[in-house]
Amino acid sequence: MADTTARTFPEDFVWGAATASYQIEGAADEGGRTPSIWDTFSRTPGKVLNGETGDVADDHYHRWAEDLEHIKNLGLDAYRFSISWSRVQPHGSGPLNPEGVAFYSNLVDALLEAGIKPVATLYHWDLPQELEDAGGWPARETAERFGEYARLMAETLGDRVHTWTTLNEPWCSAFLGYGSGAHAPGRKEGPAALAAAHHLNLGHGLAARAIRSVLGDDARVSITLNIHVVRPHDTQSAADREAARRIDAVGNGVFLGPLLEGAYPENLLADTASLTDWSFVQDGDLETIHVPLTNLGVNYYDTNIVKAFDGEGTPEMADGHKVTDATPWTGCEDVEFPAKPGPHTAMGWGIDPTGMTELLARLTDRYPGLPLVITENGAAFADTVSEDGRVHDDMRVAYLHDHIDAVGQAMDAGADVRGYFAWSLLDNFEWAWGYDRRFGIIRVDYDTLERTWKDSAFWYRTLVTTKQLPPVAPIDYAGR
Ligand code: GBH
Repeated sequence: MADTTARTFPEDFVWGAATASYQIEGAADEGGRTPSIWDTFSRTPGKVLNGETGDVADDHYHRWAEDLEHIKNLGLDAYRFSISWSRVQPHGSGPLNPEGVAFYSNLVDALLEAGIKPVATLYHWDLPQELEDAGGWPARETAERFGEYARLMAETLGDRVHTWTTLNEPWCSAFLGYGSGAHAPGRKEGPAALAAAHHLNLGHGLAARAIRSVLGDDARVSITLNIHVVRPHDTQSAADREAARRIDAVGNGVFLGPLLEGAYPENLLADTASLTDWSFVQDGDLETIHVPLTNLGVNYYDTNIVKAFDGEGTPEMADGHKVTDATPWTGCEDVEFPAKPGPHTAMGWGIDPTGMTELLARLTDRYPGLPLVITENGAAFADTVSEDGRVHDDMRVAYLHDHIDAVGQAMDAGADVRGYFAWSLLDNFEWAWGYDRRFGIIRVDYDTLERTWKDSAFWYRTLVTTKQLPPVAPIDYAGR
């Protein structure tokens, strides 16, 4: 909740903003870049709202120097971006493309010159199409290709990159890409999604090993997960609690187990036994995956309420899909996600800062000593440009305030949180929702590609430059 006293964050707490290659770069067919699965998917009619693609996006590829000025003017300590694999290694194997590499190399040098830490993600969902054609993430070969790509990038950008993040939200890559098909490559094959999840984990481990073999054991290596905060609809209902346990297993345990505990959770193996025998997990894989992380990146947007479907009436799914459609929740076809009461963002997602605190507390409890970084948090709202030419996005300011305050509460209770990155620096291509949903603290006019700071950008600048959370007037989200 909004309060009136300013909360102070540690001097060395890292404040940043985040983006991802396909969502901002455009220049899809320039500089030797080949199509990724998102080019193919977005160019397929019916996959993305209004048929929009990332062909131009924010044209960041050509306007990166201007965007860097915004990053500097915001006073950010760090900038989190991702590297387009098919821009730097067009065939997903073989030699690097010097023109693609130069783009990121120039960006990294310019960030360093400005005293801003480059935090690079190697994979934010844009698999080279050639690798998908060869089987994609359900194929083990893709993990090996990813490890090789990581090695080449470590050799090229090396320790100029402050922190190497291997993957962004592998849950989305595996279960939205190969389970529900809502994301590229749009395959609806539940069991293949489990194989994809394992090969993403394996790819992370191979990449971590490759980066450290090039840069030494001190290289800062991380992974970003969208960890789901799962709550039973009726805490008194054993069936709802069991539904929540299963969603936690296939939403969280499938990554946290191998990455941080060296094994897939027993209950996940049991829950999915009728779908797969997990024979894609080979000897030695878990040792490869279970390597030290410098920190764990956490993306948080909202909590999930889950309910066991009792077969009566129409099942409710918060994202609007029907229970009869392909589900991203492999093996949990009988679990509903009822729409939540209360305020929502333009994505239809709820607004629940308590989930942020709960998530950080749980991770701290289960993995003591593991440093945490919020690598994404933010909200889409229906922004409008006022007569004065400004964007008075007081809802986004309130959302950011309340969630950053929730991070502070978790830190007060002992969570070791080292940084926070707002999603996103710029309005951008919001995947299956195209340009319809705006997450930026900086507005992008998609006709002129002009950038305009929203009120949230000015507010965030005050926070990052003072390390104090500027108080905001309490807001009634629901009344808007
Ligand atoms: C992040 O993912 C991405 O990293 C980023 O690129 C994106 O722009 C940003 O968030 C905003 O969307 O209804 O069962 O299908 C978002 C994480 C994961 C949140 C899937 C919504 C819906 C689960 N999303 N989740 S389901």
